[in-house]
Amino acid sequence: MGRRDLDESDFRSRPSKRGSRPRTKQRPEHSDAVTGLVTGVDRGRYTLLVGGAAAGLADETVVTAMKARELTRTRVVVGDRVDVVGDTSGEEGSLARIVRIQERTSTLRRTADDTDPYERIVVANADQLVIVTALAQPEPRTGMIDRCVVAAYDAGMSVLLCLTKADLASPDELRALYEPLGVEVVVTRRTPSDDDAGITLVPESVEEVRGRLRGLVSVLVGHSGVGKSTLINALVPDARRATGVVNDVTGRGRHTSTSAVALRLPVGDPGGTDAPDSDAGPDVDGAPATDGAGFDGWVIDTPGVRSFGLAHVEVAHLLHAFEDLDEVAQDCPRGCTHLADAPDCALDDWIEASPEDERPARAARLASFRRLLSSRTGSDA
Ligand SMILES: Nc1nc2c(ncn2[C@@H]2O[C@H](COP(=O)(O)OP(=O)(O)OP(=O)(O)O)[C@@H](O)[C@H]2O)c(=O)[nH]1
Ligand SMILES: [Mg+2]
Repeated sequence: MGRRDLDESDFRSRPSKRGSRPRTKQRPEHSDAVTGLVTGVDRGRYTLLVGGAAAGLADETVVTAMKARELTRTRVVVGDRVDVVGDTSGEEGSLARIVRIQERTSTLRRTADDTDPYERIVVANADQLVIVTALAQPEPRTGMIDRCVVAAYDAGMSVLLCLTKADLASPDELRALYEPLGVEVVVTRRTPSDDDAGITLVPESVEEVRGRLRGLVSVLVGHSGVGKSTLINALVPDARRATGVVNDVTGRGRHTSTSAVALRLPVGDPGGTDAPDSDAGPDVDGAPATDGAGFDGWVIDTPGVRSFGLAHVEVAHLLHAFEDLDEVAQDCPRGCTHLADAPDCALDDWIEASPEDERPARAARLASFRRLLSSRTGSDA
């Protein structure tokens, strides 16, 4: 909404020592707070989207905010819905104050590595984790993919594996590896044209990705240089995310993107060729990310990571993501690790007792689950 009068609570300073009463009594209830969506974080400054169709308001404002003192120790991340007070005019130089974080529907976490249990929250409230993996430059690493799958399942998010740079190598092998897990796979590639202004992705491949993102809040993760920002730029024409080249010798990216940013996903052109057309796409009824203005979902670009530590993940959580195995594992001995060397693991009996025609599929699924399970403790990222 537009500018509103500020009241004294917006500028309340620290109570003076002399007349100090308990601070909690003085603190305003912030009943005048409005809801904002955190779309970017940069060195203590938060970019928020306030109002708009999602909040039932006509106007939508981009607001810069900082955290109120009482949130000093609380992490606010991209995707968070927050209560904000103060100057929410969005005018240049204005600064609002975040006073509360609303309950999160999901929290994607990672640890720096498995021995360092310091948790980082990557994003909040995302529905889907898009694991972006280049088929070459840099070389794909299944350890990294497995770890991301585990992190997503742990957070209660669905998974999409996006294999990029199919112009350089075939996706077949990786596709076969992830099929038994029920992981959906999409493949993108660049067009052969040489253009100094940057590469162009094959439009059909981009539209296939868009189709899987529709109506959802999706977060792209992966090593540096796999093409996350390139894909975001293809999906969101005015995103203007910087992209970087991959080092020819090491095959590593340059960590071009340095902070996470959430962008609205245009519905796209069903023809699959060009920029979004405002009301062309179908609306998803009731989906929170649909605002009826030519957007249908959110995509979040994140900085490339070297690894995806899983020190925070519990085995039980991982097992919950595999309903069939979870049920069978109820019969395991107490403290069973469910790993291949676990004595009397009920999952092995389940394979043994399978009907002949189901055995290969079950065995593949169990092998995949165990691979994920050991990736939790392994160090191959
Ligand atoms: N050949 C080929 N190159 C691609 C493709 N997609 C992206 N690239 C190139 O890969 C390089 C890295 O792309 P970025 O989009 O910056 O990668 P990123 O994942 O955002 O990297 P960080 O921000 O560092 O995490 C750029 O030189 C892109 O042009 C593709 O499909 N094929
Ligand atoms: Mg990037």
